[in-house]
Amino acid sequence: MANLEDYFGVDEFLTDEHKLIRQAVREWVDRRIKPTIDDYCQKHEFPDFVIKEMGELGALGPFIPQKYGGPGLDYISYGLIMQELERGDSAIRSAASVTGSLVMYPIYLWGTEAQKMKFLPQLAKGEIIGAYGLTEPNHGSDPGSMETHFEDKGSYYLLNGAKMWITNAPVCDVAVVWAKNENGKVKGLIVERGMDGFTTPETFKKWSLRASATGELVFDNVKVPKENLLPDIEGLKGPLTCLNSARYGIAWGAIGAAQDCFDTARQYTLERKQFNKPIASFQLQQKKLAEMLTEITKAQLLAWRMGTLRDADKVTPAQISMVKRNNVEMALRIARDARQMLGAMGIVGDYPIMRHMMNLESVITYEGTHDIHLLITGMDIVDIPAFK
Ligand code: TGC
Ligand code: FAD
Repeated sequence: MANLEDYFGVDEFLTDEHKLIRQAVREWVDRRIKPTIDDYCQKHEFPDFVIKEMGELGALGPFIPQKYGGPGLDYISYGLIMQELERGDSAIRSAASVTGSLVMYPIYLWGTEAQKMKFLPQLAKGEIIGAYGLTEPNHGSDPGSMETHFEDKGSYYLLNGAKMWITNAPVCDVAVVWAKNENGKVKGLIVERGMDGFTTPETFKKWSLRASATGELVFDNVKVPKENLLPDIEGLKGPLTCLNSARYGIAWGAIGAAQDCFDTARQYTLERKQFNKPIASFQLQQKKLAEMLTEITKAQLLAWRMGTLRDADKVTPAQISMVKRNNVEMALRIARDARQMLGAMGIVGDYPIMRHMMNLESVITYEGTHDIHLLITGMDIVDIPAFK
């Protein structure tokens, strides 16, 4: 029987360490996430126990060096971890993506030594939770037009504005917030819970990522100490560099969600009988399964190659955009097809498919929408930006 997990033998290019890491995260997801995640989604509740446990697994900032409390792994390992987390639920991968790529990564790249020592080890262990504020109520795809701003008041910065649709906001202890200074330059600030004027209202009534805590970051005359500014970065390339890392992780994560839908649909069609035969014996079901496996395999090859380029420090942001866009759309299509293959059973929480499908509607929108990534590829082809 063919290896349906790895149809083109990508495992041959992985080290023993990569495979051990993947196995450890998969076992944790099977034990801790799969049995409970449907309940959390139905209740629209974030399973906050995951943060500490992901810290113990080394899933929070896997690429952060040991000196700062991370495990110091390569980017293929990071990708495999994201894949396994999203096999459980996109919300779990989201919590890890935000912590590693969007909160720890900018502090690691552009923070002072004191900021790194203060925040990174605690974030890596899951002792504190991070959020990343770029999107605003009036500026999503166009973050360069952000209105959140701060003024230098001598002994502190005075921050005003609001960020919206922020993963982990309601539960965060710290937030990396992108805001403009008096000269209109984008800078990164570390805002801490407890600072006067900083609130994080939760966003309810989501039909997607229901096990993720999403909310706003509101700054009403927040006095941010000067030592909380990220000194070594200015301009939109700061937040966009973090997004490269998170988009990379999502491109891998989507494969996990797709594989979970594929496995579920295959098993169901082998067991479910209609017209006295397993429904897997009908050509139309096989066509769907065959197309799913083809698309998952293509996505795996793209992700693996993107990973080797990332580890060699050669991957371009446009290449990452292409893989994020391709792999998330692939996963969403597979989830939609898989849901139909289960008939009525496809809509209930006894199976993970509808949950993945709804989650992926967010994943195809956040970290740059599907169309924005298409335009990034378009710009790479003709060297003319079509965003504005
Ligand atoms: P543009 O003029 O093209 O660029 C401004 C400056 O940024 C540089 N740059 C990049 N640097 C690093 N990486 C990238 N990917 C970069 N793209 C551009 C560029 O070189 C320039 O630098 P400089 O030195 O010349 O100033 O910018 P633009 O205003 O035209 O916008 C371009 C566009 C639309 C591609 C970009 O803004 C974009 O990607 N929009 C999408 C926004 C987005 O992805 N938001 C995500 C928010 S975070 C989130 O969703 C978290 S969800 C997490 C979870 O729960 O998992
Ligand atoms: P808009 O930018 O208003 O776009 C609406 C539509 O217009 C889209 O289809 C888009 O493709 C299209 N469009 C926009 N501009 C163009 C153009 N130039 N050409 C063609 N079409 C265009 N943000 C954070 O900062 N931190 C987070 O942690 C975070 N977490 C999120 C969690 C969830 C569950 C969700 C749903 C979102 C999250 N986001 C976060 C926000 C996310 O990044 C934005 O939703 C996304 O970037 C799109 O912005 P928008 O929703 O304002 O849509």
